[in-house]
Amino acid sequence: MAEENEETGALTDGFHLVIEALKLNDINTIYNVPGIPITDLGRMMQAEGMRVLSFRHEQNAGYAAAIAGFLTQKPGICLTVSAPGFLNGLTALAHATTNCFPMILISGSSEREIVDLQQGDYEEMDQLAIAKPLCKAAYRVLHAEDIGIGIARAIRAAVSGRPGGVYLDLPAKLLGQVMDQSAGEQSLVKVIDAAPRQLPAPDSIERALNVLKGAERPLIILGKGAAYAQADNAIRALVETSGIPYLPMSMAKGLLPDTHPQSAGAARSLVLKESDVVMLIGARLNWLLSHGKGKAWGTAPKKFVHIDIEPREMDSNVEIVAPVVGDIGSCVDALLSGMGNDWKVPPSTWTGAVKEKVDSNVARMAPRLQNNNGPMDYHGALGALRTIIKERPDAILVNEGANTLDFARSIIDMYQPRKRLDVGTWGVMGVGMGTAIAAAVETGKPVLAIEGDSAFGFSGMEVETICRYNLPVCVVVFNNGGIYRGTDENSAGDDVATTVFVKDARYDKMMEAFGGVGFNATSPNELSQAVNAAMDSGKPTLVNAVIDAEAGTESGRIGNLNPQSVVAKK
Ligand code: ADP
Ligand code: TZD
Ligand code: MG
Repeated sequence: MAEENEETGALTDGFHLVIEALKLNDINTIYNVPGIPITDLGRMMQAEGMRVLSFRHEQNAGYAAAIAGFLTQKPGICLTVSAPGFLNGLTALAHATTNCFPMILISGSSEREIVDLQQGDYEEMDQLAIAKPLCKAAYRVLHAEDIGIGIARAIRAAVSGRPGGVYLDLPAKLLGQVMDQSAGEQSLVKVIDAAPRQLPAPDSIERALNVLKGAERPLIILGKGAAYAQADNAIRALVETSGIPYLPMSMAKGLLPDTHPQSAGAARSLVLKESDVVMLIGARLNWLLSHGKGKAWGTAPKKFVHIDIEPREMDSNVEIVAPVVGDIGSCVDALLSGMGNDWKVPPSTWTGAVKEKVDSNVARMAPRLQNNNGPMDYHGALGALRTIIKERPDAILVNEGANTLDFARSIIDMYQPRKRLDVGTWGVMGVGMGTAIAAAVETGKPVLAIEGDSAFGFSGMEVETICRYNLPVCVVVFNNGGIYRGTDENSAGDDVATTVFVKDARYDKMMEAFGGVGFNATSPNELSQAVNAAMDSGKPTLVNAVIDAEAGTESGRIGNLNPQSVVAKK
């Protein structure tokens, strides 16, 4: 594509160098919203055979890039315009960093000379400075000959060690900069071994095995880092050889099937309280695990073994008696070979008690999942969807909301790794459509997105994107008419309560507006029929699932985190 120039021979420019640098590193999918100065970059990427998916809002393109990183171990790329587009993408970049997903936000930017003197350029903003505290690394490229190095640094920073978000600032001027084509080609860098294995120290493995050997009531907790690591067979072998019950965190569900005899998913309270040794694999002791202490963890003294690639994660909340620092694949392999053939499984008093609790909780739940009430409650509706995932275990489940999230997480069994994608560490509403789109694009598998009506609203316009690319995505909106419940009342004035939406809304018509299929489902049977039809056809579908406005509770399962006013409760 380079222009001919009589004196210097072939030329290239910033646009083409960016494209070639990405392609050289096997990055072929871009999630973007066009505009000055990156419209042509997107066009040229498409012309050069890259897949460029345009969204209606950068935040959703960003969430798509973030989850693409989680699914593929390659940085997902979000491409935006300057200032407002950049800021719209930044929430997703921070989300990716918080969740340890590799992602690169590439934003065009205005003229450095004008921005730095604050002279009011078009979409002026010092984007590099703003991005820095919100991501793992931030770089700006000023010269075309540095594009290769800039992109190589961004890739390496995103995927090596603990993965995270990287910001790459590309000023408008850079894209138009011209240089000699062969010098340009030579300036490109193919990143070798972008995420090198990090072997654990042998003595850390020995220490961990000794702690595990001394356990009477051991527990393994698998986090989304374990799902990210793609060491599925080794992790399964470790769990099965050790004989230790395991608890999957939300996005680690399916790493081993939730129906596995060692799964303690349905006995969470029991195993957190009663265990004496806990081995964390790619899971942090943050709020989602009550920081490893307090009521949820009971009074029995506990020892923690912690496997993570990030050394500073050790002792972050409680003392870790056996830190194992390295990549999960290598650490799990080393533990397995250290266990040898004479490994003693935990006492059956412990594994039996866990199994008994799991079985009784599962049995107690079962009849509630079979009700065919209309309007639906969460159990009836999710019971129907649970069966669909059981019959279609390779479908990807996307999930957000409050009650819609918490009930779906506990009710729907997952059978394969990396099939459950949700709100992550921050519990962000709005990840739904970007996540569903990237899941379909990156894997080619059918996607079922189970969305609270509030959660869906944050990214609902992307149903047009789903229709435009004709993606096999079935969105089910759990329509209870509000946030947590649709029944709140305002005790003063005419406005409706702060948590309440328009009654009897028909979200299915949004999908129909763009040529997709809409259904209105008022019972679990109708829901089941509609979703099965969608999954069979692969057509973009939205099912408006009418949920009893009274069925939910405040903040789902985390109502305890709400501060309480002691002064007045109206
Ligand atoms: P969850 O929310 O599921 O408990 P977290 O996001 O809290 O999971 O924890 C994921 C952890 O996994 C992070 O501490 C991260 O450093 C770690 N991690 C990610 N990838 C790897 C890997 N390949 N090897 C080791 N640790 C990893
Ligand atoms: N904004 C963002 C970006 N993330 C958030 N988590 C919230 C606001 C607060 N929030 C929750 O934590 S859950 C939720 C909000 C607004 C919506 C819950 O309502 P829903 O689900 O309709 O999605 P249910 O089934 O009605 O509980
Ligand atoms: Mg709702």
